[in-house]
Amino acid sequence: MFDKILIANRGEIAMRVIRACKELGIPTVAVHSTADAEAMHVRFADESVCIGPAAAKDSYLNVPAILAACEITGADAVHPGYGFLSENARFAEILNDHNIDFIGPKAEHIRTMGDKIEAKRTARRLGIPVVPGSEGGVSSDVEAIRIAREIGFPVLVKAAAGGGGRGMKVAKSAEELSSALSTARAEAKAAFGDDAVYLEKYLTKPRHIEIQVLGDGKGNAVHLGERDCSLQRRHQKVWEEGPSPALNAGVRDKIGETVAKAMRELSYLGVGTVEFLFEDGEFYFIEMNTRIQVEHPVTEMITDIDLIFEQIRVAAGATLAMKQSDIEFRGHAIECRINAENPVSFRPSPGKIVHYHPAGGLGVRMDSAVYQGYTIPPFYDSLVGKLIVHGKSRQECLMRLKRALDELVVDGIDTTAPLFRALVREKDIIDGNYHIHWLEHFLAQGGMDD
Ligand code: MV4
Repeated sequence: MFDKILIANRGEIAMRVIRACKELGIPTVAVHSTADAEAMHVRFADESVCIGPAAAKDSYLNVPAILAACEITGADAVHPGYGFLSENARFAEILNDHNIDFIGPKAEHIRTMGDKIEAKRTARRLGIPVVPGSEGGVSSDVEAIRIAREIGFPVLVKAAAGGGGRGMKVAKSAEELSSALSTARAEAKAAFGDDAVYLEKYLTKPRHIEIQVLGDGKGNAVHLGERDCSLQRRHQKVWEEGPSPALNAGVRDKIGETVAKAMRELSYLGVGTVEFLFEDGEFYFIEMNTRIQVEHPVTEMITDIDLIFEQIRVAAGATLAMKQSDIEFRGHAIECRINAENPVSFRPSPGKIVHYHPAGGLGVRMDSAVYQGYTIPPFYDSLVGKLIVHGKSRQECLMRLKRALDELVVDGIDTTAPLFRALVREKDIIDGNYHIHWLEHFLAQGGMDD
């Protein structure tokens, strides 16, 4: 096992990793920017090192400073959390070159999945169902139009280096496709320095369902069920739940087993998420995330498996502690992302929390890194905390969520809590009847204006 883990992150995920390390008996090192000297992760870690100024590029993304912090403290492993350096294959390699373990997948797998064309090619080869479209990149308008006619319009042009919704263009006809291709190429070149694009059939009202996986890098891997992340605004997830209201056990086991088998074949190491669009009863692979995700607690609550604990164990070379048949799914969980944002305009609302009362009680978990009197700095993402609720059934979960939202107090700044108080009262949400565009329609129709 590791002697000391450095956490190259901040906020609630840094706290989450510290908690797992404490249970494993591993000392921790927090790193922080000058703006985060008063942050909770700095107080809860055994040691801390300031690695630079407020701007993330000078601190949480500053690889030489993080390496120096490992050297100074004797940390022999780095947990990257999510965001920042978590999907940077080069960072994983540099750490390994310095005899420091990266708590995450093999650099090779991070790199493959980072290129969306390579990721899709890999998924197809492994028998995972993919969205119909070009086999690889498209090199000419003529080729693109031929493929589009085969799969049928509308089609979507996506950037190989994109992901998370950046660099996508819809085309409803051959005429629109030519301009979509050149715009997408130009935007991809400017944003990522790579103008490779590919083509997919455009799915109009899918759900976004992702499968959690865990592997030991030695050919053992399991799936831990799905999360439905369809409720999002501008590619920012707002509410995630598991199991998906759209699936039954048969469908879940089939896609889960397909994904787990693929991960065994890859000898995938660590945690990961295989993302699908789900429409008319069919799954279509879109991307794979090679990191722990914000919404991982949903899976922890329904499987009773500590994903960070397992992530650290397998990174240290342990064999997977479980077989697929050991995994049981129990009840339902919903996560609400409480952001420091105005609940109507979604404008960031950093500042001082003058009064704080997290929700509690049976089935209620609040993962956050704020405290009363803490000032949320304006430099990073606006997550205040995640309210995660578990119940025996979806109905019990919703009942507890409504109660927990009434208990939660975050005064001094605006938060998105009022959005969730409205959502738990909406018929479509209560019925589990929503898709990836539902929330944007709800907001556009003034769902939050009354
Ligand atoms: C799509 C799609 C429809 N058809 N692909 C957006 C983010 C990126 N991960 C993939 N995305 C989409 N890909 C095809 N072939 C619609 C989206 C999409 C979306 C996907 C998941 C969650 C929210 C979304 C919001 C808008 C568009």
